[in-house]
Amino acid sequence: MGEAVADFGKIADQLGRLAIELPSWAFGNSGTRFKVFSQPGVARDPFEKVADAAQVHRHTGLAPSVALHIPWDRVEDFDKLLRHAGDLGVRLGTINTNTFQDDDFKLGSFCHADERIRAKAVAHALECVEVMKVTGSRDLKIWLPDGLNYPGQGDLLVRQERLSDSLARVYRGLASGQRLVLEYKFFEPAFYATDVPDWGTAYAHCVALGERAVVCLDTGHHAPGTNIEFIVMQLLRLGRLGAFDFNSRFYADDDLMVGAADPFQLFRIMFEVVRGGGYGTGSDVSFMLDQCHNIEAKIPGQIRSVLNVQEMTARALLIDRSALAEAEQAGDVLGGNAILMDAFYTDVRPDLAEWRQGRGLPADPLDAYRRGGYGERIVTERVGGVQAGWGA
Ligand code: PSV
Ligand code: MN
Repeated sequence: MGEAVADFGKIADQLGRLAIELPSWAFGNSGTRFKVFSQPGVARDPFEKVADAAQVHRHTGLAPSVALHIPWDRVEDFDKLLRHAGDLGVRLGTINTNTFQDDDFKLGSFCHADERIRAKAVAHALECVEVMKVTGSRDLKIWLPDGLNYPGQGDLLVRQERLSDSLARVYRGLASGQRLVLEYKFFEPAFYATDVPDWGTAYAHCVALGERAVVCLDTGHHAPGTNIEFIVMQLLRLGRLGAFDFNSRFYADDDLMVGAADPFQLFRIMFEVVRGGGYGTGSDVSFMLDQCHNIEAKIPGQIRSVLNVQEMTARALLIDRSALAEAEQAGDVLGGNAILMDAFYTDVRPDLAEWRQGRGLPADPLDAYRRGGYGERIVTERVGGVQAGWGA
């Protein structure tokens, strides 16, 4: 190891600030367009999903909140769900809209040609705002399925104007302290053109809306080869990076465990987050997972994921920034690169195990979860009912 890796002790306090929100849908059944596999013991309602999420936090101390997706997580009494979460030591976080599973939205939602459909989509988002008032959530996350499969299907420009208008109607309905977080995606379910395809389009709409509109960067939503850390830098520079949806991909929106496919990319992203002021005190950037565990066990899959983020964050924090700045200034190409690589190749796992123990957490969260017996218990207890899932 080179000299330019800071001592682990120096980053211990900073590491304590890492908080990763879990998606409720990670605890339901999921799959591909080919097959949804069910798993024994899977949650049957939002209360059970929150209980599963609380297990992740209990063993890692990294996941204090759970994001909900409406209508998947619609319950009669959100106050009751909030109290349930509190009893289990977690909070309810981001509320995600869903305008992609209703037949009315076949040709779009916020950008639809028919004002009745647009109004329905806006009303859905405003219903989510009402939920946020009860759950105490700060963020309304909007990802839209809107787009075109074929040239000639719609007018790209007119659709942008409709989008702008629909977003403004939602933005005006936010309560104070709430944010609108706009997520982009370059393709799917529309394939020819999507209405919010990239960070620049999301950014332009956010700027037009106002200060409380920020961009969500889902790591799976870019073309192969995209330099995601550049986008992180730019959005931070512009003050509009609101949130991450973390996951891994090999091809497209695979929603695999973050850091599993390309841990080096996650390291580079976390470094730009840290360098750009998006980490820790004073930052409003939220870190969330947006993943599905189709073939692996769900709760351990989420534990593995938050640990991956923690490991890459630790490595990013270990980079000796002043030595790096010196190398960059001096035009020391190999020196600068070596500083980064030294940190990346540092095995932080033994230090993290000790760090956890020092905070009353198990040294090995996955092992602690397995030995705790929760996984077996839910298999025997959750008999009957309908398992949660997104039903593809
Ligand atoms: C769309 O692909 C997306 O990334 C959005 O965040 C949705 O809300 C989520 O996936 C649903 O799984
Ligand atoms: Mn997402």
